[in-house]
Amino acid sequence: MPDITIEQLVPRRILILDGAMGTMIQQYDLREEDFRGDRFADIPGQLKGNNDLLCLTRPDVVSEIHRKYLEAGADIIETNTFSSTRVSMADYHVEHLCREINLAAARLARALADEYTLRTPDKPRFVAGSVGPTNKTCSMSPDVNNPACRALTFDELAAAYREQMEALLEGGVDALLIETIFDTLNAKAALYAAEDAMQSVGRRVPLMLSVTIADASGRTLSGQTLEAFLASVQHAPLFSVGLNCSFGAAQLKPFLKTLADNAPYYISAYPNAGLPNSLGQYDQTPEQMAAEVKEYIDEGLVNIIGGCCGTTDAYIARYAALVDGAAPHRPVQKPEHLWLSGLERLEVKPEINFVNVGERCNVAGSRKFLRLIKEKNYEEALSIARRQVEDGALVLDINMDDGLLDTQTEMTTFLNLVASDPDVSRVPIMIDSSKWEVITAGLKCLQGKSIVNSISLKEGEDVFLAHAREVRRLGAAVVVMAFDEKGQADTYERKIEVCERAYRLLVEQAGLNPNDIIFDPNVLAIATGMEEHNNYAVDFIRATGWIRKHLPGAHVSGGVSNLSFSFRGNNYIREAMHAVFLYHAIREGMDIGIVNPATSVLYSDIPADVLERIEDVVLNRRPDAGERLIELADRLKAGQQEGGTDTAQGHHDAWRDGTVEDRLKYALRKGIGDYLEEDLAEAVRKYVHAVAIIEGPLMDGMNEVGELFGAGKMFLPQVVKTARTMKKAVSILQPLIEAEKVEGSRSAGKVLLATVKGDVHDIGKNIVSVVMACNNYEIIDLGVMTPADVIVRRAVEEKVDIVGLSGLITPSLDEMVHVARELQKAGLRIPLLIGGATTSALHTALKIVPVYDGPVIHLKDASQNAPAAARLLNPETRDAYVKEVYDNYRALCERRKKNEVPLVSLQDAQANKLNLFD
Ligand code: THG
Repeated sequence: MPDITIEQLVPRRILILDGAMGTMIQQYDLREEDFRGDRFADIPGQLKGNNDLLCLTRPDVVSEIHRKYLEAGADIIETNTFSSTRVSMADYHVEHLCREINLAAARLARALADEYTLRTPDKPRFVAGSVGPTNKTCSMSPDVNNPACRALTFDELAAAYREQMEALLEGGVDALLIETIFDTLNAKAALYAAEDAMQSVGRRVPLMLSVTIADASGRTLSGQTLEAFLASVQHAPLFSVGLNCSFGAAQLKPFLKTLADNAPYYISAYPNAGLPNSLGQYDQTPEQMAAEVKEYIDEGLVNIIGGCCGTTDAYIARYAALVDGAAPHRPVQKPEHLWLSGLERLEVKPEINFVNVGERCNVAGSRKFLRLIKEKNYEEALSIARRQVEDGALVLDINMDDGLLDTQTEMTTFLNLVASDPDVSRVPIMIDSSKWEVITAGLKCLQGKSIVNSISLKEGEDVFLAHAREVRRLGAAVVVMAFDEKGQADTYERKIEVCERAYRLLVEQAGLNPNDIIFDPNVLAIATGMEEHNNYAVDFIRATGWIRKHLPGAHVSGGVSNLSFSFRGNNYIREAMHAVFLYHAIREGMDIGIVNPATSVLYSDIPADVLERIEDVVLNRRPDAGERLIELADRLKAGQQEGGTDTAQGHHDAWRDGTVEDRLKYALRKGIGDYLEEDLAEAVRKYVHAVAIIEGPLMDGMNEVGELFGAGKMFLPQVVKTARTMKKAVSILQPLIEAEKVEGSRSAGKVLLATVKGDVHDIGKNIVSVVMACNNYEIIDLGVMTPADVIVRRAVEEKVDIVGLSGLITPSLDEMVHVARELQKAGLRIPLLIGGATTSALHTALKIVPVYDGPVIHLKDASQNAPAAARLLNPETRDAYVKEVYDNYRALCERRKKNEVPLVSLQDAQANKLNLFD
């Protein structure tokens, strides 16, 4: 190993990371036998494509690739272990080999790096252990019908990562590079596992993170902005963060700049060789890429630079001249404020003054929320959350503590649902429970940086510190209640004594960032008639001032509605009390509060006589203050409006005024299901045929979504939400469509639909499925990640008339060619429909048509499928239609030959560049 560490070297010069492993492996044209070797002859299924397995079966190839990169000048080479976790290897039935692959991969790379370090001691070489995102996500549902469903839990993923990382560390890597991050919860599981792995192996290495941006919105696939991502991983002792894959260097630059401006770490970047063309290839030349990368260097954005999809040693060889003598990026200062995040970041800066945490998603604090959860009416429960965000809540408190509920399950279900609604999950979450298991279960559902509510010294220092350390490892801020072994702190002296003690323990022993500590000095009910309660608000306010002055960085919060429990039933007085309390507490530095965000009472609007009586109570200015307020409350009560604030009552949305088409389109675009019943009923009267509504305004809405997504104005979780709304609309119309069908009408044909292996996207396919079903086709939907053999088998078994393949990501193009070959081998000649964001007529014509003798039809959008199928299945139109399409293909190929068709099309530029399998 080199004498000098990466940490010592990186401030001195820009380091070169190697290029893609996948692109290099492709050049060897390896066959199934190469991947399999003798040893794995009996493993079922295909092993070709399992690049990591080559560490065992063709180590010579892997070594040679490392050598080429070292020759090209790489300071850091990555192990060939991107997919070497149990989670990903299960696809190939070789999950039992993970440890062995990682060990072998690390040793291979180590040996070569050491060889080159010996040769050029002034240029030491390092090994980064490559840790990919796996092929599953912890924060999104694989099932459109059940947004709370998860294919993988945090604990399962962390265990898989730990196994991989232990082997990498034992094999001698110099750093762990958690890369191609598309879901921050997956990355948090990796960071959690890295800590365990480094502990158990007894060796610490720098941790490097690299995010991939999913689309033009500049967010991750799971919907976070880069700023939100940084807040989520802020707890880990990171060495570097960066971007990889996503786009070419030029398109990545603005996002890299955001990262460099916000991340207090070294910055890495390893873009693709440009954007993929319509054949899914990356065809920028090394010169072109180097010119773009040079801008990163000239602008001081990077410390580590390499290449992703499409790059080879020829690209990396260009870098040495670029970095020679160039100034490395200087990391920005660590943030001085509390950072929280949902899909977006919330910076609790002094200018913000006050963060209101919505209190209504609390089974103990809202009768309505409790009822909805008991009835398992999650959709409406979620709308309480949405309403609070609309009312301006910057954070949402969620509490499921009720004796009759399975608290932990309810918390997990609800948080998973929250994650599925981007209008809600935009904001950070405060997990409110008195049960520790519920809090940790909750944290493992959230990709953002959340707040734990709460921990305290109630059970002594050991438990307190253990909880605090776990909060830190899971990356959350924490509310600390002013409670200790003696009980609740109810006087000024007790409050500050407990908070000071807790602060010292948290900062000095548990290693918490002081900005992540939020004290709650207990808001207790006043004007209860008990004299000893009269000074509670004053004690809270004074303690707030003391904490802000003496415990630097720490925040102060409280459950404001507790204050007015004795005025239940008189909302006006309650809200006025809260306004007065907050006015005084905020002046002393209270900067967070759990409140009803819908409150409309402002301190300045309270009439003078009412204000005086309320301030008498809150500030404990006279012994009879409580009685005088009760008397006033009784007087006011008669005229006051009563009722909860959980409903949308009285709330008017302007979009409801549009035409029925506009309303349907708006509802789809925003993913609002609440008015579908009434709007569709109106549309049915107007359109007569239910199918016409789907093919008209609903499809228009979906197309608009597609355009917004392409332009980066929507991000994936929003699109998923609209797809659910579409589904709901269709299910409302379904009975009508059934009824409209001619009695005993025959099926128009049997269609098998599948998203191909390696691809998890199914929104487009689901729409095709709906539209075709509406046109009387019988649909067999095999879902996502469907292997070729399954498609062939089912097509034969079910005797289908048509097979439709869908794919969104670039590698799906190759997979579709593979499926077509398998269909051909099986003797099938039925029509094959091709669709999805990265597919194109050109790719279909050049790559799929030649391997399949049945008709292969590329379709641009979901609406084209039913008419195409009709023409294909009618013997009278079929031949003419296929000829028309193939004539088009031929013309396209001719023009391509003459270079009249550019390979990089706008569609490609918009399409999802996520390549999970490089
Ligand atoms: N500190 C911390 N967390 C907390 C509290 C705190 N979490 C819970 C609670 N206290 C804050 N949340 C609420 C929520 C609702 C009400 C009070 C506090 C409330 N609800 C109405 C009532 O009970 O009258 C219910 C009305 C209805 O059913 O709609 O007042 O102090 N860290």
